[in-house]
Amino acid sequence: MRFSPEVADALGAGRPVVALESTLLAHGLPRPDNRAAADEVEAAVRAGGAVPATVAVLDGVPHVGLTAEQVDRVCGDPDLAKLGVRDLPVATALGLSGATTVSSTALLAERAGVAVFATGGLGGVHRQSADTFDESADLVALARTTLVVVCAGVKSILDVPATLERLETLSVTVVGYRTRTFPGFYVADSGSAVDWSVADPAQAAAVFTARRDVSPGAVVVANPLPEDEQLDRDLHDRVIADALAAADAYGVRGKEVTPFVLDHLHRASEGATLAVNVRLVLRNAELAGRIAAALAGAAR
Ligand code: PSU
Ligand code: MN
Repeated sequence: MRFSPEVADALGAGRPVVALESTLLAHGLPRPDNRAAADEVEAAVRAGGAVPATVAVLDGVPHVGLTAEQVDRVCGDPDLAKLGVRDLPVATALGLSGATTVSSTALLAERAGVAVFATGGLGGVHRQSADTFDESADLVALARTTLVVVCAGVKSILDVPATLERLETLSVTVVGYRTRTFPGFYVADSGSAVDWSVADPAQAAAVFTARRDVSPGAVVVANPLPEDEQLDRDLHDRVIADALAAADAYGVRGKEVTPFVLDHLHRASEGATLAVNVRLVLRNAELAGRIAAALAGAAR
């Protein structure tokens, strides 16, 4: 594993660090917009008071914290692999490069000693999963990795109630950030409830500290978009139905499903889903920065 100098310094000094995944850049956002978004997300972590550590595997080496040239590579290479936990050993053994998902970023972040992680939306149980068995490896990974994940819920292309049931089975702690309704990624309210909420970054940090004492596993902090920043509801429902039908018609399977559907949404909504996706990632990154700062303060 290789650290950027800034991340290595911050970790050594006990200063707050936030891990960022690279699949959302390489496979979730279109080129070239993803490159600007990468910088904005890192800036949002800094605005929250922490050092950003974008994670990716380059030429077989897991990197925690990337240089500008390395971010160029992640955002510019159309053939970059998408690496979940099961793909990591192949990439490292064979010297390959790839972007890391929530599952593999969480694993690498935990190993690196980074306790807070920001993303857009978690992977989860896909609609039709009873036929396809398609459930993201993110869920099982979060049961095994001990860190805070800040997200806007799970991607609303998924079966949200089923995903929440699986998170319960897996004993992943889920708290809403200032809400008891589970956010719906592009929209503020998924229609499902959460049992608990935290009022500020210090409470989120306290829940995480307590979680560490109980058992391994993640604390998901679900941070909704404000209603006036969410995607128009009708547009949301229409384009998602359309994208899922297209994925089905083209026979898209496995790890291609999520990138295909997100890309379809960005086109079908003429960029509206893209703008909302970037906005929610930025909000999550800033909140993650604040939670990391609260954790570092409490440890002092
Ligand atoms: N959040 C976003 N955009 C994304 C993702 C998350 O706003 O593209 C990515 C994450 O990397 C997540 C992955 O781990 O989608 C889930 O993919 P799958 O459904 O194949 O497990
Ligand atoms: Mn899948």
